[in-house]
Amino acid sequence: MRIVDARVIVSCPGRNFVTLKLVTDEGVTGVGDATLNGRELAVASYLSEHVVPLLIGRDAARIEDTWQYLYKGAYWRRGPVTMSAIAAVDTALWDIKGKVAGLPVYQLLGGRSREGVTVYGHASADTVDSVLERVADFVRRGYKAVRVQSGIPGLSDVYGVHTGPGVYEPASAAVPAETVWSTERYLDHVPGVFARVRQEFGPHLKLLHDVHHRLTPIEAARLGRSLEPYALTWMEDPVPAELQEGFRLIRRHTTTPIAVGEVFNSVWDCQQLVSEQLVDYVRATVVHAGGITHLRRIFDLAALYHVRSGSHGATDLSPVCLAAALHLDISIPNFGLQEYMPHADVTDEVFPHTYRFEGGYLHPSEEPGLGVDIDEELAARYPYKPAALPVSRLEDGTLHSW
Ligand code: KDG
Ligand code: MG
Repeated sequence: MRIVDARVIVSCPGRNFVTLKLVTDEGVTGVGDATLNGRELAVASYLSEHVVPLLIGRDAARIEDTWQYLYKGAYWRRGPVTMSAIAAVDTALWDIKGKVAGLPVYQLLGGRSREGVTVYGHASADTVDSVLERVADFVRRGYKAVRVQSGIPGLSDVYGVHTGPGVYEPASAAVPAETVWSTERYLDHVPGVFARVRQEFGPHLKLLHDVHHRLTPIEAARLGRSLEPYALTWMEDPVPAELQEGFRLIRRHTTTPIAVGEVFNSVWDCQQLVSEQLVDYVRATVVHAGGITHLRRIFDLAALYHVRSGSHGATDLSPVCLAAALHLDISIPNFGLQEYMPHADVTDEVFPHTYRFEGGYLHPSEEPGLGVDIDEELAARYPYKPAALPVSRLEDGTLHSW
């Protein structure tokens, strides 16, 4: 079965998404997510200019060979743009393979290892009282795990804290918005937030917190230690992870588990973190880490070292990515948690899907393939709008790291 068409679809139903649709000579189609928040057009161009011409005429059944061809054949390996483009092709080929086999993709990955995919929701608000209300709402809806983020007294517009109505969206203007950050205020405030949450909800609710790469290793060590009484499931992205050995310092000082990886593109980004057991969860995703084929390779390495998965699932990852992630989540032995931020209604309309949420769990589609598609006519009604993630500066104006 040969690939005869490959369409790169850029649209903005609620936010920007890049989607690849492959079509075979037998009329079977497959979809893959290629969205890279704030850099969407770079991936769209990489796909259209450099990848699509190589796909036409290729055997759609050769998933691994196509992955190796796009990764090694380009000479320039890795990086978010390249790996998101490869991910889109890989995801679409798994979709096609499932449809051809008449099986949901998780069956091709070895079948179920669990009954449902445990997800975590985001409880965030300006004040601690409002945060508690949001956590209560998740508990009422059956969630077993909640990520808690709170506003910081003295700081406005804290990244990751959703205060307004509607779906959370950190990318805003074409030119990044700028916010002010104070590590001192943050480290002072956060332990008290978790003390209140634990007091109110008891010891069994899984609690998570995202640091968004804002600390140095020794600051992260202090935060982890100060959160130990509240038994977090994980402290996420405590430091920028380019320096993998930096995690040794954090590990030396705290037993708070560490999750990392939403910006990782390949197994090489976490090879040391995993093999030295410096982290507990790897949060790489299908779309940014080379698709189902490569993400499974990352999780297989992690399994050897008692590291579990915790895949990124924010709203800038399209329903195509979430659908694919669920097939992996349900099948791998070392699944940990899946992030779940429901998409805007208009996003769900453009990407019809059959995964479903029930009582704290997501369930992958039972349809052949991934069980998700893109309505191209509807997508065309929402043209791309430039939007970028914000940057932050310390109080003296120094650009702060993410
Ligand atoms: O595009 C960046 C967002 O997806 C990211 O900031 C959200 O940190 C995030 C998370 O854990 O969902
Ligand atoms: Mg995060």
